[in-house]
Amino acid sequence: MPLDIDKLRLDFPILAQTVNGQPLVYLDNAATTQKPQAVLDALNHYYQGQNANVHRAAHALSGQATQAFEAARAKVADFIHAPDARQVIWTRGATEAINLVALSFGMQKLKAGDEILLSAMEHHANIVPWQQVAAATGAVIKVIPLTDNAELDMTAAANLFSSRTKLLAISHVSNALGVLNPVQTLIAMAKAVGAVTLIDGAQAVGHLSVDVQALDCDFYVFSGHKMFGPTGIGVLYGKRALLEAMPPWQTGGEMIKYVSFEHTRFGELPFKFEAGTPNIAGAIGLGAAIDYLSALDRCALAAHEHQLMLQLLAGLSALPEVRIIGRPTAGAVSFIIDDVHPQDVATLLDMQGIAVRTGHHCAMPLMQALDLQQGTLRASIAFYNHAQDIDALLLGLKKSREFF
Ligand code: 7TS
Repeated sequence: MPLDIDKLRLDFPILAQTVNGQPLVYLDNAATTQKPQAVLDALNHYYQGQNANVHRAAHALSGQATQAFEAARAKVADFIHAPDARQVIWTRGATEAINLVALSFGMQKLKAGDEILLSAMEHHANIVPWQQVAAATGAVIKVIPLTDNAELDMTAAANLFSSRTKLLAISHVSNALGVLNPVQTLIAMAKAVGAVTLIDGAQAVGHLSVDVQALDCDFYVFSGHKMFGPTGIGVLYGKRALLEAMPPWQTGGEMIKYVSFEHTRFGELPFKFEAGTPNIAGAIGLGAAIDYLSALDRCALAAHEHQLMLQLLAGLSALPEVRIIGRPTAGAVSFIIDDVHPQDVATLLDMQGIAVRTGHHCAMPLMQALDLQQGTLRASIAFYNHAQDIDALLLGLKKSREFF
């Protein structure tokens, strides 16, 4: 059954609006995705009919809220094929999940001379927390460089792994280049030297089916808002033994079993890592996003996105002044236009109702490695984009070029 994109677009009310007098062309999905009506309804339903705190009170609403909140955790576990919902820790997003691992695992386990292996295309969220760990522990950061095609240099990577490597932290899909990284191979290399692995799946979950057991990674992190869920909710998945061995990173209510002034006993997984009132609505909204996605044919969505990527890459390649950065395959395409500042182009596109992102995409070291001082323009797609969006962008770029 071919996808009926026009029909699917009706599920996303925001897409129907005009911006600057033009139909909205939303191509900034790597920054955040739009939310289907089902997610908006779930948020509304919770606040209108179930709002109560979870895991505490002996009343009906609290019971319902707790049930919905924990059901959402189970949906996430299914969605990423985690063996047990207790291995799904709620966080504010990918950034907080990486910080959790950096503080609770990195700060505790790493020592002077240990090596943390990152890549040249990481988002700042997967760089700065490790720098903090390195500064505090004396661990050393090593960086997998890029090939001339702006892909990970796997030969260099193989040479960087050693018995000193204690942690590999790497993005599944690059937010700035739209490159799908060979994480399976890198995880196997890390395992061969006994290193722990963290995969930053922020840009993957909205596009690919993720199976944390097949990947066999130790940690996997992502944000709900990049997969059609609300902002302020994200996930840390971890292997049970590692999570069990890690100390809490924040303390207070919700995460304890027993407190006296002399002694506190912490709760079990996952609560040990969830101090304070959580983002209940966010979790329920993310659960609704998963229900929504699961009811669609994800293979057909991926095929449609692939078509859009081909259309975009072919269209950009046909514009002589445009240079595509690297070899994008998933979600996002970064490009520059000769002699024109990306921000100027983006402003002209915005006047035509077209939303793209410009700049360093929170990946300054990547821009330095590629010698792109002004950053790039980035168009990033989701399954609700249609061919007309790509046509509009390409036409918008031609018009911008005439302007400069
Ligand atoms: N990791 C990657 C690969 C990302 O793309 C992002 C956000 C993050 C981590 C952080 O996610 P957060 O939800 O905790 O902020 N990336 C982008 C982007 O490309 N444009 O805006 C945010």
